[in-house]
Amino acid sequence: MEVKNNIILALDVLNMEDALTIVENVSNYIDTIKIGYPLVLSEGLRSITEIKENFNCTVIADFKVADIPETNEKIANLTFEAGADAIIVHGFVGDDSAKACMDSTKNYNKDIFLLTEMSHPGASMFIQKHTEEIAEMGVKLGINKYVGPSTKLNRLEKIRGIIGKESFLISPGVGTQGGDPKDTLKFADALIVGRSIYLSKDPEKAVKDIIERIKS
Ligand code: NUP
Repeated sequence: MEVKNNIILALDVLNMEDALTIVENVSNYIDTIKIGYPLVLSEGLRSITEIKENFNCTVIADFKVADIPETNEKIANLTFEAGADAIIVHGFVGDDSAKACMDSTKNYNKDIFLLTEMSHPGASMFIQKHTEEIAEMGVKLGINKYVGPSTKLNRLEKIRGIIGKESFLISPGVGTQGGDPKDTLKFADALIVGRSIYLSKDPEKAVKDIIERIKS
């Protein structure tokens, strides 16, 4: 997988007009967009379709899918029908649930990202205790794309150790949540950045600043 400048934009705005404006602003530097519940619950699944129609970009649907296998497969199918290139799936629900999403990715020739551990403080209560097992499960299933936190680099390093050098690891929590772009890329292949870009008065400059920090 290729991600321009190793930056994925988390497009968590609440209307299509803002979404299109921000993507347009940063489109010289960013070619991979993560769309999640905030935009899809505001504007519908067509927001994914519209971004794909207007920009030559990869769209990752951040639906943190975490249901029984049969429901997971329906969710993944609908997401891919809307045009998403990949979907983020929770690992803690177990291998049958992840496998159902993998079946969908095979039918549509798309990708799945397995979420191993989350970036917020509350992640230490439950999910962190099982991160390693979740990553090991992903490896056993043959998954080669993962999500791990930039806010806890020791955890990110651990995840990288389990999934191996060849897997693609994307990492949220950079900027507003406290993660550092350059340090995170020691272990991750790409950063997920939302508020530091879309809340900035000058989103393009915000992206350029992150690129500068990575190069420093
Ligand atoms: O562990 C996770 N942490 C996280 O922040 C998994 C995620 N998918 N995210 C998402 O990444 C979060 O929902 C948001 O879309 C983005 C981070 O945005 P920001 O903190 O840079 O604004």
